[in-house]
Order: sequence, then C-alpha cells, then structure tokens
Amino acid sequence: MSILYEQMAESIENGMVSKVKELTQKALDEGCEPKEIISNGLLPGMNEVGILFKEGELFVPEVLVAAKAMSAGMELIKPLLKDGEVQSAGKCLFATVKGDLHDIGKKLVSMLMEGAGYEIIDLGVDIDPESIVEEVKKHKPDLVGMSAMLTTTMVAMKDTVEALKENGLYEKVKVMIGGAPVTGKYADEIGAYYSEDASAAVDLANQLIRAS
Ligand code: B12
Repeated sequence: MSILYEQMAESIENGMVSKVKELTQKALDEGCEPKEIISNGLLPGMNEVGILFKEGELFVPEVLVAAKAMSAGMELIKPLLKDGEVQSAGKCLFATVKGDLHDIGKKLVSMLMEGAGYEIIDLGVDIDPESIVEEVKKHKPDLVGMSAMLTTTMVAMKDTVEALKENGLYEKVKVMIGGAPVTGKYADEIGAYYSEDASAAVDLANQLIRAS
C-alpha cells in the first residue's frame, strides 16, 4: 500500500491531476481509510511541494498545478469524511485588503496551508475591515491572514487590526500579514505577524497555533 501512497505523493509533486485522481480512487476501491489517504499520500506530497518551493526548486505555476492535483484527490475524499474525522490544524480566514486586487500570492499561501491541514476561508480581494470583522464573528477562525501588494493598500491592514480591536476580536485571533511591500517591521508596528513567503507562512501558522 505504501507504494500507492508514494506514487500519489510523487504525482502531486509532478502536478499530474488525473493521475492523483486515479490513484485516490484506487486507494478507496482497495478499502483504504479516507483519513489515511490524506495523511499518507496527499499531505506528504503537498508538504514536499512546499519544501521544494522554499528551496527554489519549484516555481509559482508548478505549485499551483500541484495544489490543483491535491484538490482533485481531496474532491473524491471529502464527501466520505464524517464530521470531525480529520482533525483540522486550525481555521484560517484570508483576505486581500481593501483597494487591492492582487491574489496570486494569497492563493499560494492558502493552498499550502490547506495542504498542511488548515481549514481555509478565503474572502477574496478588496475586502474592507468591516467585512473582515463580520466574517471573523461568523467563522471564529484561529488565524486571520491579510495580503497587500500595493504600498497604498498596506494601511488597510492597520485599519483592520484596529477594527478587530474595537470589536473585541483581536485577542481571539492571531493576525498574519504578507505581500511584497509588507515587512516584519510594519507587522510589529500594527500588532501582526509577518512571513515573507508561502512556506514560511505555514511554519508561522504552526507556531502561532502551538503558542495559542
Ligand atoms: C500579477 C500582478 C498584477 C495583476 C494581479 C492579478 C492577480 N489576480 O493577483 C493585475 C494585472 C490585476 C495587477 C494590477 C495592478 N498592479 Co500589480 N502586479 C502584479 C505582479 C506582476 C505580480 C504579483 C504576484 O502575483 N507575484 C507572485 C506572488 C506569488 O508573490 P506575492 O504576491 O508577493 O506573494 C508571496 C509573498 O508576498 C507572501 N504573501 C502574499 N500574501 C500573503 C499573505 C499572508 C498572510 C502571508 C503570511 C504571506 C503572503 O507569500 C506569497 C507566496 O510566496 C507585481 C510585480 C511583482 N513582481 O511583484 C505587480 C505589482 C504588485 N503591481 C503593481 C501595481 C502598481 C498595480 C496596479 C496599480 C497597476 C495599474 N496601474 O493599474 C494595479 C492595481 C490593481 C489593484 N487595485 O490591486 C506594483 C505595486 C507597486 C507598489 N509598491 O505599490 C507592482 C509591484 C508592479 C510594479 N513594479 O510596479 N497587478
């Protein structure tokens, strides 16, 4: 069976969407537990992709295809999972901030986080602080991830942190920020945590969850 899982992980790394689907179906037909398929085949594949991306061996388009391949497998498994069967690493709400339409980096971060077992709620782009507050009230995430690619929209991250504070939500979540113009210094100033790329974001999220 481990060979099947190895093939599954390898096919994710190589972005082979239909192969991952086929191998996942094969594993299900052979009676493998959905949870086992995720932890022994799909997640190790996506984890490896995260490592290769960090090391500069893989680039953005390849990561996106790998994530698509993993999702193809997940699609088959999701309907079979009973509530609570797979323990989520944590819940993370993502948004690109008000005025900003860039979402490639944010998608990459959320895909790698999903690959690491996080439950992701992506609000999309151009999301104002009030909407983020409302969605935090609704979904009660562990983490809030904000992305900005324009120097002019970075300020919306500060506004959102302020809005979370005003609504008594800041103590209940950890705020992660990122995007090309964002720095660790800016994150410190506004009371958020920073990571510069997608795989560092997964490490940061894991640290924040462990510390909470
Ligand atoms: C693609 C792109 C676009 C696309 C966006 C498509 C999309 N769906 O995202 C389009 C064409 C729409 C666009 C529009 C504009 N763009 Co543009 N765009 C880019 C470009 C070329 C690439 C950005 C990108 O996707 N990079 C790849 C991803 C993977 O990297 P990333 O986003 O940095 O994300 C990584 C990290 O930052 C981090 N990260 C990102 N988000 C988060 C969030 C969290 C929580 C964490 C932890 C980490 C994290 O992890 C990611 C993965 O490693 C950049 C130039 C560049 N080289 O960066 C310009 C750039 C960002 N754009 C720029 C500009 C000026 C604009 C426009 C104003 C252009 C115009 N005059 O109309 C508009 C603004 C539209 C708007 N209101 O947002 C400028 C910004 C300058 C500035 N400092 O303010 C740049 C830098 C180009 C330039 N050199 O002038 N753009």
